[in-house]
Amino acid sequence: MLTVYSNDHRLHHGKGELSEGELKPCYECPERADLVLAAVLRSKLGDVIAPDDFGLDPVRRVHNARYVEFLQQAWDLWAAEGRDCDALPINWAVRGMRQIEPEHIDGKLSYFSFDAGTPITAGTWTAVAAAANVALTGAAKVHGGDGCVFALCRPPGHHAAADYLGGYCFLNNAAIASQYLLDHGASRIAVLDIDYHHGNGTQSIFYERNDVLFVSIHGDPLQEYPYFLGHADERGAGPGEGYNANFPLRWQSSSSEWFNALDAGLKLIAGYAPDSVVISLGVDTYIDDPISQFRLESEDYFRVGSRIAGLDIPMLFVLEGGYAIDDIGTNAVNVLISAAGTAD
Ligand code: OKP
Ligand code: ZN
Repeated sequence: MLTVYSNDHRLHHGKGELSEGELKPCYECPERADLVLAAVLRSKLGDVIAPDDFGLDPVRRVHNARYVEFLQQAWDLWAAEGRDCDALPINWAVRGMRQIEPEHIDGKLSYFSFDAGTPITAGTWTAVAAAANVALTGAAKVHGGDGCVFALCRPPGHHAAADYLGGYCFLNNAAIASQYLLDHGASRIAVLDIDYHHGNGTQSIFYERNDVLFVSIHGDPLQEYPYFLGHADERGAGPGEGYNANFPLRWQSSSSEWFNALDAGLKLIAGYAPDSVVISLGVDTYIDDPISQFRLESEDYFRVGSRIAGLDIPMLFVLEGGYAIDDIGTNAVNVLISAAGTAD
């Protein structure tokens, strides 16, 4: 299996996220991708290549142009206020408030975000653009005939919607890759989101469309972040009705409950008969994950890979979450090794 990777992810290194009433060190840190890369190299999964530059047109197929421009300018606007700490928003336009983009950077940050856990730093845009190029390069390889590709992306993407950031995510790498495949001849793409958290961004981007089936297994939003999307009754709207499937599971759900949901999700995907499947691969379903409440063990991830490969269609794995630093490499590579082994 080919891996696509760029060192530019290291340019995004936030200091703190607002959590439990204080600014805590960011869980989403450069070591994550470095350790996944080290495990890929150790495992001899296959070649590791650098991404090509696709420019911003394929990004704008998914994200609002004004939002993309904001991401490019945010750090400079923040620094122009004389600030050298990370940029974070502090308030949001909830029920009844107006959706008008403010002039001041503090207001813009709020307008284009939904949480205070996603700091912008001097190097964030470069890292974010590189992650999108990693995903796009992976998509181009799948389009070119590779059966199984790993886009080793950081920062992650599945919480980012068309025009807002949050949940450590800025550009939705998996959605951008999916749209690229559709724009290059695919008629149907399935996105299987197995990160512990609901992929609210990906869901919202494709909610009214029937050319992307979105399937997600995640912590029940009644208990878990992102709290305001991911319920089982969200099934898509308009032409997209029936093309969105959520499997919320309660905290401490067992591995066997999780695999039952995976089987149900894979059955929906097989019935949809997509040209390819894009997997939002988070390994924060791990029992030792510091911010998550599922119970998968390292050995379980082999079965995750082989079950997905059973679809017998081209697969693009896009890295999302996973915060148990010591085991993130093993867990991600266990999925990939078994997917590659089953597919060959
Ligand atoms: C990103 B991805 C911890 C709060 C966590 C944000 C979680 C973002 C997860 N005290 N809040 O889906 O792995
Ligand atoms: Zn997650």
